[in-house]
This record gives sequence, C-alpha cells and structure tokens, in this order.
Amino acid sequence: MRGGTSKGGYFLLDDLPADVAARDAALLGIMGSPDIRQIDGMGGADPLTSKVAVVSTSAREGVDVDYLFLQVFVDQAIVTDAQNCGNILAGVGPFAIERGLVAAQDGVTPVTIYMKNTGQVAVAQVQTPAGRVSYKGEARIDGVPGGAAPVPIEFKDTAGSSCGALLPTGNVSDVVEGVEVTMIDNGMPCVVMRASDMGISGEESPEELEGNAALREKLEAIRLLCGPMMNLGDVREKSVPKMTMVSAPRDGGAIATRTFIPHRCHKTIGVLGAVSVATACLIEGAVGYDLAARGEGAERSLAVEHPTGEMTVVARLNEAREVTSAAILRTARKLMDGEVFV
Ligand code: NQM
Repeated sequence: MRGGTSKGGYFLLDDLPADVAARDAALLGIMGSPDIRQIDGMGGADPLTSKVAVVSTSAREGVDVDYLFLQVFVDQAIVTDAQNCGNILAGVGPFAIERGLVAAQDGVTPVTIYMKNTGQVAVAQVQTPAGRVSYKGEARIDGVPGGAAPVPIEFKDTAGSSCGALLPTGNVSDVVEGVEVTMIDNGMPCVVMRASDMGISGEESPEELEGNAALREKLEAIRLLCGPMMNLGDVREKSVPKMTMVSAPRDGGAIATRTFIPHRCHKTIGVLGAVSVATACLIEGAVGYDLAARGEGAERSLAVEHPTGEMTVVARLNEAREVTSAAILRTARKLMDGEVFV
C-alpha cells in the first residue's frame, strides 16, 4: 500500500515469524536488502519505499488495532523499530478494515491505532461508503500525484515519544559542533537547525543536498553527538534522529524545511517529523521560532514547506501554549493484495 508519501508492505502479525530474527530475515528478503537497487525484492531503492507495517487486533481498552512500524534499510541488513512512521500509519486503518480487524461503518469509520514503536495512540478516519473502504477521492497531498480519499489523522500526547521528553536535553536550544540546534521529539526525534548555519539557503533540491558531501558529513557528525543527548544512545545504526534544516517560508507557509532521514534527503517531510518541527516553531527560543509564521490562537494551522510542496499540521495549544494534539491530512491506496516470496 501507499501510505501518505511512503510505500510499504502491510502484514498481519500472525503472517510473519514470531521470532524477531527470523521475521527480520524474512523482511530483508522480501524487500531485497541489502542492495542499493533492491533488485531482488519489493523495495523501491529508497528508505521511503522500504517500509513495513505489522498490524494486529488490539487487546487495549478503546483501541482497535496495534501497529508496529519497521524500517528496512536499503543498503544495510538492518530492520529497525527505533522509529515510528506517520505516513505508513495512513494505510493502517484501511488495511485493518479490509482484513476484517475492524468493522466498517456506512460512511466514515474511525480506527483507533496504538503505535507500538512509541506507545501512543492515533485516530484515523477512513472513508467507508456502504461499508467498504474507498480509496478514491479528491483529497490531494503534496508529493503524491492526483486525488484520493482523505484519511485525516489525529495524534495526542506525542511529546517525548522516543526520547522521554519533548525537549530531551531540557534546553530549548543547544550548540553542537558549533551549530545552534533544537533537539525535539513530538512524535519523532528531530534535530532542528537553521539552513543558513549549515551553509545552505534551504531552497535546494534533495538531489543537490545529497550531492553536498561536506553538508552530509557535518550533519552526520552533529547527529551522532545528538543521539546520546536525546536519550537515543548510539545512533550509528538507527534511522533517528531526523535532521531538519529550516529557513523562512517561501510560499505562504509557516516554515521551509529540508530533512535528512538521516542519510537520504526526504522528498517531502515525515508526518511526525513535521509535527515535531512545527512544535519547535511554537516554542519561544527554539530554532525555527524566529523564522516561522506561527499564527495566533489555541488552534494553529502550520504549513510546513518541503521540497515538493507543504504538509499542514493543525496544532492545538493549551493555556501554557504547549501543543497538546496535532492533526494532519493523508491519503492511502491499496496497490496489490497477495502472496510475497522470501
Ligand atoms: O515522520 C520518513 C515518512 C517518514 C516518517 C522518515 C514519517 C513520520 O515520510 O511520521 O512519516 O522520516 O523516515 O514516511
């Protein structure tokens, strides 16, 4: 399925080996990793298309399904659950209904999803006219051609999802390798830096940025130092933290971004990555605050600009001006249903 601007294999938990090593070996075989072309598997030779959702009925009160996200590295024999994925999440509701884990209503079916990677809950609204999942519609998201059925998703209590605290160092900003950064986790551990401090304008294409060896080296040096500071330990073999360089918005949005995830430059931006960066823009003194068009009031619509458009994060704030929930719009599409070979 395509989930948002990512693509992956969606599995029922019981269809995969229970043993983690055997499961990971199977998923590497299915995706064709390690190989930069993933020629012998289903992966699309890009971290954004080498993803897996493992879905099961939930035993939790008030929750429909449990979702475990697994990132299958393209060029290394690594399968990691060290991050969540809000894009692949967009396909979980439709998949759960298609597989009979959730009964469809006539109209729209809310699916409450426990995200096992971070221990938090999201609610997705799936279009189910006449009790069947519909993927067709007019909702558009940047990074995906054409229209599709809308899948609005709401997240609550995502602060400190992987790092234990929204600002894991206790500071709104720190200086690492001479660069001012904000380390933040509102659903996705992110290091936010000013593009200008990294020697770029923030308007470059992902290809141009990936071709900038000095930039990539500097980003990785900062990332390896930030990992332990964010309670993530040694992050050499982890896909977090994400590295987002911000600059003033160009197209009427709230902030412009270029994100490394962490070794390839994202063609858009991750969902929870966008939520975390938008949250940084709302914290006085954090990197991004001074560059952002932040809006007013208890509900803010922040268009996070990225290389192929924008992703709007609707953030709700409490009286202390802390973000208490965030909502985004995604779409998803079933691409094939069948048997895959290891
Ligand atoms: O941040 C890519 C994606 C993601 C993650 C990544 C995501 C999120 O675009 O919630 O969606 O940052 O590795 O799928």
